[in-house]
Amino acid sequence: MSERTLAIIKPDAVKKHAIGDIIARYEKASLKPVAIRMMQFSMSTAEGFYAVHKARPFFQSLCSFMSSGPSVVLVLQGDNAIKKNRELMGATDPAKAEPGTIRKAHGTNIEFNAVHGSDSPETAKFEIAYFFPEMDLAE
Ligand code: IDP
Ligand code: MG
Repeated sequence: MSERTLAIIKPDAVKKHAIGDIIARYEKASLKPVAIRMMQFSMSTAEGFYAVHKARPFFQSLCSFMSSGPSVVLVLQGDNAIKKNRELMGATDPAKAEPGTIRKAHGTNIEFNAVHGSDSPETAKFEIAYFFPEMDLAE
């Protein structure tokens, strides 16, 4: 089933000049970019995006990191895009990520882990609308 997911190339990966490599990995996996936006998050944009993690001890640090430099935000479309992108990304902690994954290749630690990907259809819907309110969410 073709579906859409939200991906973010985080500020650490942009600083490491990994935008091209990461987008090439999406395309090779048949995750087609259907929207792309490069932007630097404000603190409040990061806080709203990660509101679900508000109570976590790393929340403020995560939001500072996410607003520390430009990110690339993408909507990816393809068969099982949400799960496929999570597999392509690898585990949250790059040290635990499988070989061949984006986080294994470009992540530094559990916080500076190169990419974001939606984890369910509900979060994908929220996250796509958060950055691309003009997108038609109907399939
Ligand atoms: P995910 O990105 O793999 O879905 P989440 O648990 O949703 O992981 O956490 C969101 C983001 O918060 C992670 O990608 C990472 O940047 C950061 N993060 C998660 N756990 C920790 C932690 O234990 N310490 C610091 N940062 C963390
Ligand atoms: Mg998550």
